[in-house]
Amino acid sequence: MPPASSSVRKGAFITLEGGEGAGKTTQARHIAERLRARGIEAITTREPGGSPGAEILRDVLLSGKIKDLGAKAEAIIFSAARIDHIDHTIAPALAAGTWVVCDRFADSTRVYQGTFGGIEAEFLTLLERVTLNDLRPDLTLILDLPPEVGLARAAARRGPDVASDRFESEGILFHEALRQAYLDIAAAEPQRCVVVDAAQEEDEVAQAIWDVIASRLPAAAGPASAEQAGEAGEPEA
Ligand code: T5A
Repeated sequence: MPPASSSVRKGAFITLEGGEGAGKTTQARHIAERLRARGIEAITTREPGGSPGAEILRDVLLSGKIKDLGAKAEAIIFSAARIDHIDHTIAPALAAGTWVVCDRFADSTRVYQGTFGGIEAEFLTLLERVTLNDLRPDLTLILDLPPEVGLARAAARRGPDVASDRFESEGILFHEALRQAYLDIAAAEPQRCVVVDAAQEEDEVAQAIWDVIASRLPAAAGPASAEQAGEAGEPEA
């Protein structure tokens, strides 16, 4: 039996990427709500995490407890979490015709572990290939904004009594390098990636994202819209 990650795909797979506090979680929710309003089944999920096994690894990864193992080990553990997430959440949903909206995915490993950990590109390419099998997002939205704006949003949401996580606490140069690495991925893969200005108001970002989805994935109009169009087009008796 082939692994779940290579099973038949009927739903579409959208990923959101970007720096800390860029609004990925917020916008994933908006996308799913808009899809459901059009009669399309949609789930939101996240990385690291998104399945029971991967959520256990999330705690380990974000606590910083394994930081000393080095970037390669971290990349492998993020990828182990991703395999569990694909096999138990993403692939079954796509096979059932459900759209999957995922807050971070493989580009996060390329960018965070690749940029910060200085891991050679061949290692990451190989790791990505065995992790994803044949699964690639249909559309990746890269939410772009100055890192200081995103970090301030993340800090405001966290509040003064909660410590920043493993990656948030890195310096501003790290976050600027991340931003550039995402823009480089978008430039290299324009057929999959679209950069969205995430410094705008929440509703404006949501509309910009929806415009991209509607033009890149026309099925997002959904059966509800098709029915409405049909009704509107019916001649009156
Ligand atoms: N990581 C992850 C790796 O190193 N390698 C990997 O392979 C993977 C998968 C995950 C960490 O793990 C690293 C990257 C990360 O450092 P996380 O806790 O999931 O950690 O953190 P993030 O993914 O960065 O998510 P955040 O929660 O920090 O940011 P989001 O999801 O981008 O932002 P969101 O939507 O939660 O919004 C943050 C705040 O801003 C407000 C929201 O209301 C919220 O309060 N907001 C806005 N405010 C003003 N204007 C807007 N347009 C706004 N949009 C949202």
